[in-house]
Amino acid sequence: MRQIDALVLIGTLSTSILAAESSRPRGVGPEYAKFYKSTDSFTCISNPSIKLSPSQINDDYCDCPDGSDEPGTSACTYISTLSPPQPLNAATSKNASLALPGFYCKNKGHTPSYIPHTYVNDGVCDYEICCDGSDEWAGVGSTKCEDKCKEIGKEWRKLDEIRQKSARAALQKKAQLVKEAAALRAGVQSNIGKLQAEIQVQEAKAAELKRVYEEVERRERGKVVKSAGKGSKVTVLAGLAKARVEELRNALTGIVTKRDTLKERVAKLETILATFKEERNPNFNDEGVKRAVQAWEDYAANKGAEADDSAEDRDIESISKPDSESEGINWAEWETEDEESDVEAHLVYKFEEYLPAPVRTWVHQRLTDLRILLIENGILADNANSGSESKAVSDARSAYQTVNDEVGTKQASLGELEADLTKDYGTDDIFRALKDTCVSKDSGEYEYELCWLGGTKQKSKKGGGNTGMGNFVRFDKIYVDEEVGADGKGLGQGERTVLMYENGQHCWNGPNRQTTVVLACAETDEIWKVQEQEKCMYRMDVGTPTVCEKEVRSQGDKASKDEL
Ligand code: MAN
Repeated sequence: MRQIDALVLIGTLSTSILAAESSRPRGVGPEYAKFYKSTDSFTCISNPSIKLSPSQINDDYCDCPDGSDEPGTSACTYISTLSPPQPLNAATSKNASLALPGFYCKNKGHTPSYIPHTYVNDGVCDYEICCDGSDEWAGVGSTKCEDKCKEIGKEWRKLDEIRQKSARAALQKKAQLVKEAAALRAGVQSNIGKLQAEIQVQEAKAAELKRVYEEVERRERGKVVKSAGKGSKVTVLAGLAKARVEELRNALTGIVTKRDTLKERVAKLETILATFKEERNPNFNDEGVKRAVQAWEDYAANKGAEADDSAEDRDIESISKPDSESEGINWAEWETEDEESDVEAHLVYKFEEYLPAPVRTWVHQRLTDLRILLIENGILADNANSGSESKAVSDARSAYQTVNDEVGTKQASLGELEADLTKDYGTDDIFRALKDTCVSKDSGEYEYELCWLGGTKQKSKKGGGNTGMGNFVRFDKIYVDEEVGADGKGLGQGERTVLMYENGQHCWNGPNRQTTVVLACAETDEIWKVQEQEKCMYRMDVGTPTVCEKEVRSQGDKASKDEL
């Protein structure tokens, strides 16, 4: 394919211009027709002081310094070697060296375009630009370029249809990604709302638990004596007393059992003796028997009435029952570690015991408050500094700390989410939808990987570790001017979005690796090309729907239709 080194511009036609088309000299585009209307004379476009006869137009001799008298020949091409060709709007610029953008090919059936004047009548058919072959009008060296616009136009439209279809699909994908990104953003916002509400609740809870903790701690100060972790002296004493009472209860039960056995035996013996007295024969004058009967009669006379032990037995029975089943001592009350009663406080409590219950509570509270006041003013020693902490205080403190820690964790998450919302995820937040997804490409001895807004990697196919080629730091823009392949892959021409990946693995004798990821519109995410432009400085050309723009159909397309 012939190298095109000059600007090819697409013309704009209007109906009025179309009307004047037939009268336009060869090679003049519709937008320049007005300069060639006069039948009396021709004025050089950029040099109005030079007036020529209309016959000097396209006479293959360059009269105007801007070449405007030779729109259809290559006679003025030497001017273009003096200065670069000017763009279309240069026609109105006084300083422009060349007034015209090139030779205008009508290309009926396809798209009109300008071909550089150097290509005019050079003996080569330049169908890529001039499909109607009109640039070879002189038939130099018997060159004959037939008009191929019909077939080329047809083929072009077929490919254009595929391209448009793919562009539409890409735009749809982009719209989908924008939608997903918006949903993700809304999700983050909703999580922020939830967290804020949770934090509010937890903060109130923490404040209440803090209040309780401080109150418990304060009360702890009001205690007269503390013992290190094993409960107060009263508690210890209560434990000992309980055990002793249990021992005595067991002993009493044993003695009562023995008593009952002995009572039974005495009753039996008394029955034997009474029977013996009744049934003996008094005619046997036995002195031993007489003394025994006398002794029994004395015993029976002195014994008197049988004592009523029933009340005593009821008491014994009640005492013998465990405290939990009887109305005995409520040991639980005395065994509570945090109970404020205490041996040294005994006198105070003894005094309080004489007071009616409601007054007792009131007095107790006032006394505790007074004690705390004295501690807080340095008059009494502070038990809180004794090194040990009661279970009540440590429980209250840990309850408060647990909730307070939860508040801290939630606040950190909230901070992260809020920061995420202010982070740059590109236009329309679109890269939020792709974040942490990756694409890779096989290229020579490496496989390259690009993770969106993550990192770029070079993976050796011969084994060994991966090499980090940088981590995403920011978005940028660069201007590119490159070819697009027949498959539509390539950066093309214009400003392109760039993702900068920096601070990759250090390069021996060089910088930290970095990657410039240049994006162009494509239907799917794909790494097209990876180049190491300088040592450890890489460029990845990547196709992605994220950067597709709504197609603005060129005026040229319209023109082609108008011209058809
Ligand atoms: C590795 C690769 C190359 C790089 C050299 C630098 O071989 O990362 O791309 O040029 O290291 O030493």
